[in-house]
Amino acid sequence: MMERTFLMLKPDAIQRGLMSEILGRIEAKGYKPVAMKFMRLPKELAERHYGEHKGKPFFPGLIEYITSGPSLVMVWEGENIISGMRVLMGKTNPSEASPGTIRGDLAQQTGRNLIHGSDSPESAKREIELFFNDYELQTWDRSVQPWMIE
Ligand code: D4T
Repeated sequence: MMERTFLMLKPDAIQRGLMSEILGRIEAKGYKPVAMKFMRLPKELAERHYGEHKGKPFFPGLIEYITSGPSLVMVWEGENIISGMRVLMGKTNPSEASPGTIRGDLAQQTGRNLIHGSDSPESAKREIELFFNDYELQTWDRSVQPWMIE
């Protein structure tokens, strides 16, 4: 099933100069970029994005970290990309993430786990709408698509 997901390279990925490393993995998989924006999340937007975690002990630290510098917020498209990106990212806690995954290879702690990806079609829709207007989403064909999707 062709899907879209919301992805965010968090401030630690930007600070550590890991944008090209991480984007390279997503591009090499064959997924298609639909939208990208480099922005420092306003506190109110960060709190809405992580609304389900409000009241949890790690929430204040999470908001401080995610608003501490610019992030790269994005929409990508691909076959079953929502679950596919969760596999590519590895487990939320990088110390449990498998080698070969973004978090398994490049991160150590849950509080500095480099990347966010939507966890369901409902979250993807909600998160895409939270960060992007319709006119910011590019609909385009990639000429190599038939070599990746039969
Ligand atoms: P994100 O949303 O960043 O992709 O993370 P996940 O979807 O993989 O995991 P999550 O919603 O459970 O956690 C959201 C965010 O909170 C941070 N966090 C989480 C934390 O700092 N301490 C914790 O104990 C947990 C559970 C990391 C990701």
